[in-house]
Amino acid sequence: MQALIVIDVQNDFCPGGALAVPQGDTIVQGINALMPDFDAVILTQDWHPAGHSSFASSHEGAEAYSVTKMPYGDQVLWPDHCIQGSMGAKFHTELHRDRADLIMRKGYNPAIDSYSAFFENDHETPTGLEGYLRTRGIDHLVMVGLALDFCVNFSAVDAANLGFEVEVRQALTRAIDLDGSLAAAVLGMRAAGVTLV
Ligand code: VGL
Ligand code: ZN
Repeated sequence: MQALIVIDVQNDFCPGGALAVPQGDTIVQGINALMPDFDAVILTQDWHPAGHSSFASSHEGAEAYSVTKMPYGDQVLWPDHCIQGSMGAKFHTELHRDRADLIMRKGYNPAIDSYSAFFENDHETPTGLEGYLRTRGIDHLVMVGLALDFCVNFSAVDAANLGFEVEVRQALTRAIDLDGSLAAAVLGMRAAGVTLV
């Protein structure tokens, strides 16, 4: 059984959004076109409370895109984005959200960011997605969405480490590319056994 996992195709990650990924909106039609080919379609939605600890604005004097130490490790500090219920947190208007079996929200814990759809950034607090997929008999995942070097990367590596067969369709992703994050992500995904197509 195969699932399409669509990562964070939300307004704030598209041009004009708070954490815009260059050309983030150009992948939407291609993702829509893929959906009918899968046994399950799952959308993830970055979903932060106001004042989230991953926001630079929550850290006195910190600049957006700087890195800070959190109890669970290094954390990039982002512009405020994907605040629960905001326009920026909504899916891109053209994304076929009605085809989704499951919408998996993440990043709702005020103290821990969650790039991955499987674990929060402490790498141990589960989101529940693994159990959902396993109980549905899904073993093969195709991942697309935003951003390739953050949420797609962390989701793909976690899924591969959990034993899923994982393929990332690179043409249906776009990257932020912060200080070499894209090259590091590609190496990390390959090392974890993710197939990059
Ligand atoms: C993401 C940074 C912060 C992503 C989410 O979806 O890649 N990146 N929150
Ligand atoms: Zn976020």
